[in-house]
Amino acid sequence: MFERPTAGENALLVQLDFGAGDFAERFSEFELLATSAGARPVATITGRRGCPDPATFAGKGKVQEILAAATETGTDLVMFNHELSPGQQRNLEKALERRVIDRTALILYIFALRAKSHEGKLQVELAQLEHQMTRLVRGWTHLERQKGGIGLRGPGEKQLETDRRLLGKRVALLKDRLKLLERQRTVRRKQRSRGEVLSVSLVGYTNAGKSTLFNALTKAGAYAANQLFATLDTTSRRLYVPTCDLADGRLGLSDRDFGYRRFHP
Ligand SMILES: Nc1nc2c(ncn2[C@@H]2O[C@H](COP(=O)(O)OP(=O)(O)OP(=O)(O)O)[C@@H](O)[C@H]2O)c(=O)[nH]1
Ligand SMILES: [Mg+2]
Repeated sequence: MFERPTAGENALLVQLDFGAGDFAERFSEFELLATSAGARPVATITGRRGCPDPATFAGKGKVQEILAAATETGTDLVMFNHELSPGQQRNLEKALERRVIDRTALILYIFALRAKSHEGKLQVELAQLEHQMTRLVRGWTHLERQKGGIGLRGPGEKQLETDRRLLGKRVALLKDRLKLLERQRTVRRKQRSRGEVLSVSLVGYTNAGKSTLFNALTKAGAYAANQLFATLDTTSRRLYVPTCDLADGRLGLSDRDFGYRRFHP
């Protein structure tokens, strides 16, 4: 159902400069996002604007430029490093006659590739459905609207209503399941805190090196790579800390370190 890039698919990258933030830095992150999604960036369109065009985000002239570049390079997929409104995305797809993916859809697609745990997969599916629901009008839009006209109700509209209802049901189901999983997680967390085990969390931006540090500390073997959102699910492992022998002030390992130890601050 989702309009995902196929692995190794050529993509045209679009990033516009509205005068805020470091353009080059944002662009290199965008390239990494695109390749993390398995796409192959083949062309880039950039430009400056005061503010987004309400109808097409990029503006008429820029859309023509994108179309020409996509045609020239034979690219079927256009990625925007921006949030697009459902209307903007629809207008762009119509004008470009190509799939258009915005930054949120791109990130959610990577999440879908990476989520490993049951809970992670449910969370990603829910986020994708919620992003998709407002954009369902796509596909049939211009064709049905042009054909129908009167009241804009045609078979496409009916299909759309059915799709919306089905998606709504799936969203409710996913929310219920996630609520249950969250309750189970709360129980596990309480058990951990009752066991007087000190918990340490590694928090940081994607690709900052959390998994690498985690592996160095716990020998866990978590996947670490120069990719955005390489590991998505939270993981916890026990870490055994060396004892500090206060009598002679030495810090050293002893046999005791290899068993379970309570932490005394
Ligand atoms: N130069 C340098 N590179 C590092 C260091 N720590 C990790 N890296 C590299 O940075 C990249 C990302 O590391 P990860 O450990 O996967 O990063 P992460 O924070 O878990 O990232 P995500 O799971 O993608 O959010 C890998 O290519 C690592 O080899 C470091 O201290 N110095
Ligand atoms: Mg990681």
